[in-house]
Amino acid sequence: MRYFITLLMLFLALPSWADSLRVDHAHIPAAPPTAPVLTAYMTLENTGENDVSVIAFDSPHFKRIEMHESRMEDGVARMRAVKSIDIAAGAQIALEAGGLHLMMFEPSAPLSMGDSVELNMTFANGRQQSTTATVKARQTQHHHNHSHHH
Ligand SMILES: [Cu+2]
Repeated sequence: MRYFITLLMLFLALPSWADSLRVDHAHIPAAPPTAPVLTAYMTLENTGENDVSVIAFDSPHFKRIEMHESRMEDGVARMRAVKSIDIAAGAQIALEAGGLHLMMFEPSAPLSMGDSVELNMTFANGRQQSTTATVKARQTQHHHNHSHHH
């Protein structure tokens, strides 16, 4: 009986798993060691039964992280900050070059290929989830130049 009560308390103490995201392929394209801004890409899949809104990302490795969306306007690639990334129940959203992405400002130290960085997501309901992004070789076919926008 005592064991049962302990187990019950443990369950009550756990956060609800109903709205969690499955994060895949979280990666940071490698950048020069002096780069003040890095990008991150990943796929977010909502495996729960509730819609999820990610309203913020943060990381112990960066001073601040913004969620951005790139789009073509009059033939010019522009990007703007978005307030949230909304993923309906069962849906999957890709953060990828030319679309949604994270911009991570002022790294506390240079990152090398293969390094992993902790990223924390905050949902609109206040819940948080953390994930890890790995530094990978930059893909050459999509050169996403951020220098004109900031
Ligand atoms: Cu951006």
